[in-house]
Amino acid sequence: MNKKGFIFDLDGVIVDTAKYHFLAWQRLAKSLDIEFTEEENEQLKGVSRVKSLEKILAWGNKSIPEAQFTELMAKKNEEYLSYIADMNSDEILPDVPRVLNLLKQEKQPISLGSASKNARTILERVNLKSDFDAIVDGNDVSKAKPDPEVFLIAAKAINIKPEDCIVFEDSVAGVSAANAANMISIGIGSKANLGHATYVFNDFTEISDDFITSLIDN
Ligand code: B16
Ligand code: MG
Repeated sequence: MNKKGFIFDLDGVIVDTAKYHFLAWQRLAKSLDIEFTEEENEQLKGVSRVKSLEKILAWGNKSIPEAQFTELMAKKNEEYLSYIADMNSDEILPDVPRVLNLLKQEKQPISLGSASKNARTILERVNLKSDFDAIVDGNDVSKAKPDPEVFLIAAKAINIKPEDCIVFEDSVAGVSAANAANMISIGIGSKANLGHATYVFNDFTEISDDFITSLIDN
């Protein structure tokens, strides 16, 4: 039986935690008198916590002392954690369980490749942790997407060569990271944003069982 490695990003692929990141960043930006819109939030998708705060400060033309930077990051995360504490499996995005179940039925190794340091907590909240053979997140990497590091570690963790891996990603940087890792990239979102992916679907409801089976067989 053919074995491929299936690597899932978390935010925007399995769950929509972007809305919680947005609320927490927005409050932080407000406290600094920086305007922060949903369009700007789009640009933070797949971007690490440190890099996100750096971007927000740059947009607001603000520079702050290192101690305040650290304090703000902690505050943002505290607020974000308060939102995800209330999450449950109702927040899993449509048809993600169908695809995960098919992959398990086909005995395909499944890995997580997320920039979030809270990935394990979120997977626990939505009751999906045991569906993953390996979890690689923001705590395991030193280089952020678009660097391929997170996906290369995720592939190694399930013992599959990078060229035999398929990555599901919703962010521009994440698709670039998957491409740089020499993996098949499946963009979840709009073609306008993710045109550099090998395939693009609006969401998992558009991904058929036959398509998944063809990825396994080819
Ligand atoms: P945390 P992903 C990313 O998750 C989010 O898209 C991004 O908005 C967030 O800043 C980053 O995780 C870090 O998250 O603050 O929880 O460590 O899309 O890579 O699963
Ligand atoms: Mg994402």
